[in-house]
Amino acid sequence: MNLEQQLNDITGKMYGKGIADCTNSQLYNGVLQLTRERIAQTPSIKGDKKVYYISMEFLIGKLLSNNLINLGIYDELSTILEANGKALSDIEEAEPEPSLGNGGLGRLAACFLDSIATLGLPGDGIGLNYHFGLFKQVFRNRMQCAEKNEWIEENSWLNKTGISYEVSFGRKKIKSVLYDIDVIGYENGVNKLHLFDIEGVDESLVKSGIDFDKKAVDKNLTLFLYPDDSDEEGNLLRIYQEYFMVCNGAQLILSEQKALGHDLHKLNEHVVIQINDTHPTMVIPELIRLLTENEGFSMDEAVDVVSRTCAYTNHTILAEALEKWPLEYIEEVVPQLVPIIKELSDRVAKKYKDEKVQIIDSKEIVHMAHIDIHYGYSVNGVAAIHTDILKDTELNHFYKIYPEKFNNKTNGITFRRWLLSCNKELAQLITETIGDGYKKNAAELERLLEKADNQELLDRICEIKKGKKEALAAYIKDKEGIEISADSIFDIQVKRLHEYKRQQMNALYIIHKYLEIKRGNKPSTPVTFIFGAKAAPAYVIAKDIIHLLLVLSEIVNNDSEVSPYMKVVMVENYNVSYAEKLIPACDISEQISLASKEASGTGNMKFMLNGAVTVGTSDGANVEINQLVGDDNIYIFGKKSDEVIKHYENADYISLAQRLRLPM
Ligand code: NBG
Repeated sequence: MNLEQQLNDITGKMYGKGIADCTNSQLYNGVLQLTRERIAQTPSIKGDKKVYYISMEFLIGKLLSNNLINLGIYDELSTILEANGKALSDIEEAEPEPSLGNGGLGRLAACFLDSIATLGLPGDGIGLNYHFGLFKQVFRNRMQCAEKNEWIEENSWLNKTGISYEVSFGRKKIKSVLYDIDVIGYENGVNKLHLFDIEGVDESLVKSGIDFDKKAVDKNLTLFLYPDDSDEEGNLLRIYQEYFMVCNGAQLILSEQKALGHDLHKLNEHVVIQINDTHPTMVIPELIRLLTENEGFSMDEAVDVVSRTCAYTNHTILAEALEKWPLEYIEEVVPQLVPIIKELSDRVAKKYKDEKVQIIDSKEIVHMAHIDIHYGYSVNGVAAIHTDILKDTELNHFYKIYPEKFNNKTNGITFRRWLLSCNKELAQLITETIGDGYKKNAAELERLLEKADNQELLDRICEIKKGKKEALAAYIKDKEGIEISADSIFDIQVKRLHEYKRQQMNALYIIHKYLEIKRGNKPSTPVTFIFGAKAAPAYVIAKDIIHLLLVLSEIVNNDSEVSPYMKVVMVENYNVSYAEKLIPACDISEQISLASKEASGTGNMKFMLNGAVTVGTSDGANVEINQLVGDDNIYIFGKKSDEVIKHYENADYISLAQRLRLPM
């Protein structure tokens, strides 16, 4: 059946109408159904070895446009809709965005799933089906407030499977339900994102904002991603969530492998379990528990095969993000894991005396990353400089023991979402210029270098940028009520709010610029500063910085002397969909973290791919981007990471203000 007939058929059955008579949200449901039917005809990816990417976060964003592109039917469908007086871009707006991640770590997981499927490798994600995800940010009185983000509708990408496992929390047992989301490779087969949920989830526990009864785990376990963990109840809930994910994941992996007839003693020949940061670490003791209790393995056999199967990715050197749980918390939530964790810890203690590499330290604190490093076969950082810092500084004690385990995998991004989907005009121009090999092989972009002096091409790129800026300006006018000019320079910093990312430094620069304009030093081209960021609800300084930006925005934009030359916008509820509008419209990409702190960054890559120049520090993947694009396209400033690390070691950093004895 051709596409138009199929869609007309679907809308006919769903709403008793043809395409032309449906509303955009009805069409969204119709196209969703059509896409699902097409996916059902696409073969799943098979192979002898499979990766399970286990992660507390998958920041997948909206799926419609990407799925259509990857199925190869986007253009055709777009034409059909146009002929019926509809626009696919309007229909895409009707899709709710799931917020199953905080930022880069979760978005990376989603990009990996796209890439794994596009490469035709068998690889599934394992995570949790949070009903309200990360909070939705709303601004009240120029401050961030948090509300629940509802995204699960009657028609969605979630497929309820018949799979269910029992998870024991001591004597309490909770049953899971598994939902799958299909992950379609670009011109390739289908993998799965497995999202576990609890049977008895009770959305009515959330009354206002994001507060809820944290104790009722059999009802609240999958309500939110990372509930406020600043108090003890929050910490325990986090451990409940983590164990629920890994216990289900481990059962799924073992049952799939048994169904394939694979010998579990050779699990490592058929499976890699990629542990995304420390949150899924308990999968190691859990697998050992299942193999010894249910599969007749000796402890030595289980430890051996699990250690050959699991690999760990470290995403940060910030100490507070490397999880450490008091043993008593684990005892309270999952007592059955405690003997295994103690056994793993004893084995380490027998071999190595150094306190810094112990799993359970002298204060009875369990260091999750240490379990991963001792009992995984690979430890990777996410950019060259980050991996070097792990080896030389942060994890140096481990590097000395296991040099062979350490390796670097610099992050990447999927071109399907961050170019083909969000900037179709630029993708089209690149395809016309160098063919479409770059869609699967980024290195082919280098062929554009031959055209570096082609004025006509450069003019067309500028035209596309201008169009994207106009579209963003219209969107911001609509959403934020702020008028900005597409003729101004769009200088953008969007990412989670964190002190090390230095949105505050950017704000200080804006204040300086404001005062300069007041003094009569007007910029030759007006500038629009755009921010987007959520702050963790318990991170007071981060919320204060948002407050500062919102206040600044109001002062600057309402000052008739300054606003013709400069505007400031803090967009509300920055998320993947907003990023898809901001990134193609950007002139200057701000990547200004305190060197050594940003493990990689991935926004930096997305902006660069869409033709923005970068202002940045020598941190994370900026360093490798610089090597590839040269000094003309990325402007690096500030201290190098080794200088920063030395200042920390010597505690001798003195700011300019202190040196000049300015009032602080
Ligand atoms: C983040 C880093 C980023 C990095 C992403 C993906 C965490 C813990 N880490 O620099 O801050 O790009 O991970 O690797 O969210």
